Amino acid sequence: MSRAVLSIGSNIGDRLAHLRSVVDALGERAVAVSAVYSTAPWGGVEQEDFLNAVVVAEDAAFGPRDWLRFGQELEEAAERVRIQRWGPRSLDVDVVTCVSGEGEVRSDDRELILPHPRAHQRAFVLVPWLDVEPEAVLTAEGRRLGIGDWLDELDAAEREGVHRTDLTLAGPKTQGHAEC
Ligand code: PH2
Ligand code: MG
Ligand code: MG
Repeated sequence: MSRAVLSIGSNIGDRLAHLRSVVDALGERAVAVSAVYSTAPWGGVEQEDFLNAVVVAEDAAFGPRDWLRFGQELEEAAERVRIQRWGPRSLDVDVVTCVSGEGEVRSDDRELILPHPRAHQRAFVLVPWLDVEPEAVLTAEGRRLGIGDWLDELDAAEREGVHRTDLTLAGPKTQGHAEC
């Protein structure tokens, strides 16, 4: 059994559809889904704004590597091409933290570092994560802080680049009147 916090983002193509593909693939395993945020690009590459969200997911049969593979398969399905580090992408699924039967998973594996080594620097992860797990704590740089405290440590400009939208990932896919 494991529970993962997934950060999802898109800034190419139908951004909302790309994010929804993750929630749809999770189905019942999505235990909490944040609001959708419009976010200024982080990391210094000039590019379009992203849509970002955070999903908490549980799967009785999954370990940490299964979440990584799950995300990679969805990235491939969104025809992701990796042009540039921290550059534009149709879909990015990052495993931020993972809790298994033995507690919080720590991994130094090059392919899957857990907790995610840069989550605490990214308002586009912390703000949506606060929506779904306000009590979450995150260890980074040898310090264990609540995610709201990590957010407070960021420059105001980082937080101000993250805007909540009215878009939703969970629930009905079409807005307006249902056809009967
Ligand atoms: N992802 C990146 C690089 N920069 N910036 C924002 N706002 N949102 C992202 O998801 C993002 C980014 C590479 O993973
Ligand atoms: Mg990423
Ligand atoms: Mg990634």
